Amino acid sequence: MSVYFSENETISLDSIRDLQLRRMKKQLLYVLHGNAVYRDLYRRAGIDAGWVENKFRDFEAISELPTIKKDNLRDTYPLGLCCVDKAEIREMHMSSGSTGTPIVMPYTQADLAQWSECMARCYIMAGARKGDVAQVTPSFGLFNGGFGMYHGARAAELFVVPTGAGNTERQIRLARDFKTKIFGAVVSYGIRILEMLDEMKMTLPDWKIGVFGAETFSDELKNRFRSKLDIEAYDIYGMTETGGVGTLGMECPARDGIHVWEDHYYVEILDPLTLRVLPDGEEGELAVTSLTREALPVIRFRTGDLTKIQSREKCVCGRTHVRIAPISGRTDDMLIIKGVNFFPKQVEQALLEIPGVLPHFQIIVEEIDGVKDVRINVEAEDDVTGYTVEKHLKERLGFSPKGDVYKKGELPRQEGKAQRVFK
Ligand code: DLL
Repeated sequence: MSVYFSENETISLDSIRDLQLRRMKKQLLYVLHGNAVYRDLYRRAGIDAGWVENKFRDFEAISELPTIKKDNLRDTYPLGLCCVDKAEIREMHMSSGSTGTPIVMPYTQADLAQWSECMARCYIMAGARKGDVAQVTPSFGLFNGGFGMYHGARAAELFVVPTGAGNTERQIRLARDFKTKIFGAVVSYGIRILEMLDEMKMTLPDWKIGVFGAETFSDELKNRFRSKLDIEAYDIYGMTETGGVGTLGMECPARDGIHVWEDHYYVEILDPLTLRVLPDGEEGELAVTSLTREALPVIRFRTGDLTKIQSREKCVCGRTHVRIAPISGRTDDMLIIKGVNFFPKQVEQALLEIPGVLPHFQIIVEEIDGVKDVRINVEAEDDVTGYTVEKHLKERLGFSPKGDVYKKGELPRQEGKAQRVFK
């Protein structure tokens, strides 16, 4: 396969671990030295520079380090966890999340280069080559999606068409006129494109590679994108706190999980209740340590995202970096209805298995006489009946939710990430 790897993508497992251990030690000493909030957090856990130098000999010792969560970043808004002088900051991104208090990620020049490298690796892994046209459709602004895809495309020497969000008809026209090869978008925008092509009876652009992320992405939806958009859809992962889109990796053409860029990040799967590190193959909460960031490195950051270690074997693509399973949901997204646990992604997967059902749905959680119940509304072609939907959901989820079948275009749409659950 491709020879466009950076050296670190194919080094042996032992070399990766060595590199990670060295980088992690350096990172720990760096935050202890550079940030009073980190220093205080570690002091309370009995961790100081002496511990790092003498006790941190292998990754077994990592469980002694405290974890951090979004709250640690929120509580220190705007730059309380930042480890560099403000004069060294060159860019920032921000996510507001559901609580409204923002999380800020500052970047130094070196951080921007690190982000660009991670994102460029993703494009190249998907088959992009120098001079190819990359259309960047996530919004440019505080959301990291647009700028991340832009920085990465520059680093991979692509021809960037930075459309940003919206004006879908024009996006499709530009993709045709400029022969876009790589189309980068949040998953919901892929759905919007599907819809627009159908509504306007527009000819499909001759794109090849779709880099989609920011939301859970069921296999059924990936298949629809492949067949209806005629595009190779790749699941790309990243978040504000780790430095943005692409920092945590992407699927390779073997489609056997998401390769995490392990020379830049150390990942663990934790039991969300006990915070114990789980064995490979068991699903839990992903915790991430950024090994090479300067402005705001996160250490044992609990992402809230649920996944498992899929494989540590060398991949058929030649890369040696660990593969995690596509994200199944967030710890705070899990619904428990009538004793059955499930995630919105499973609902999407089940719904899209029904021919004629469209990728627009709502999960409405209601409480009747103190008992939680759920309605699942979905859009579908005219010949799909409520009975068919209910029967299939019963088979796949284990209970029969109530709900209505809506006509195409009747359910509300959101800009950016879609809201599926309404409580
Ligand atoms: O959503 C970064 C991004 C932009 C990724 C564009 C891919 C494409 P945030 O807004 O900070 O950053 O949201 C991060 O989104 O913790 C996950 O819950 C979710 N998420 C991101 N990528 C995926 C994915 C961007 N591939 C949060 N699958 C994360 C599932 C994803 N969830």
